[in-house]
Amino acid sequence: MAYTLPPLPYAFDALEPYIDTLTMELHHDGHHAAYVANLNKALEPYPEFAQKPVITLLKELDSLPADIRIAVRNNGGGHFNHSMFWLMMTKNGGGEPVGSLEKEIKKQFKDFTLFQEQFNATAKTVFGSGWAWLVVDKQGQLKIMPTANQDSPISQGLIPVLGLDVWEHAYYVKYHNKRPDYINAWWHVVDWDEIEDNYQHAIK
Ligand code: MN3
Repeated sequence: MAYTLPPLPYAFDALEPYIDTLTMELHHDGHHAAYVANLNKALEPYPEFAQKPVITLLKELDSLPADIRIAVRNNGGGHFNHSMFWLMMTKNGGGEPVGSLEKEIKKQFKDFTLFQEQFNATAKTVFGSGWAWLVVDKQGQLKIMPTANQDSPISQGLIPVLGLDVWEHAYYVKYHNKRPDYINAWWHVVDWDEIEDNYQHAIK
């Protein structure tokens, strides 16, 4: 088996009360596990591709055999996005950006509150299932953007720094149809040290 489900780096209840235990359990052991299983299944006839890191597959979607391209886009994207997402959150997270990202956010968005408003607006207006992202673009600039389904910014040549899963499976158990409440709660668990690490890697 080429791809494996990474263990959640904290207990299912670690992000309470902002993200509830049942959601974390279903999201990691159910949804993320299914993306991994479906990715492995799709790549079974193509061992030469199954050896590649998932990030490489997502960067080179067009080079994949046509019959597995959509499965890799959806399930490889799901695996990659969620693997990042768990690490972007932590118990006792929240607050504001640190280090060089703090400076760059101030430079490009004026202040953290304005950045947050823009990110929230993007997250709220994703129609159906998708993600809101802070990415570094090809010019090294920060950019807020949505993606649909499990599409990863990686496939557009962009490097994700911060991402928020706004699929209903990420919040419906606790927040029902109130996606904005979930978005507001999620800021309390963002691991800004991890996001700064992501930013450092992105601008290298
Ligand atoms: Mn999800």
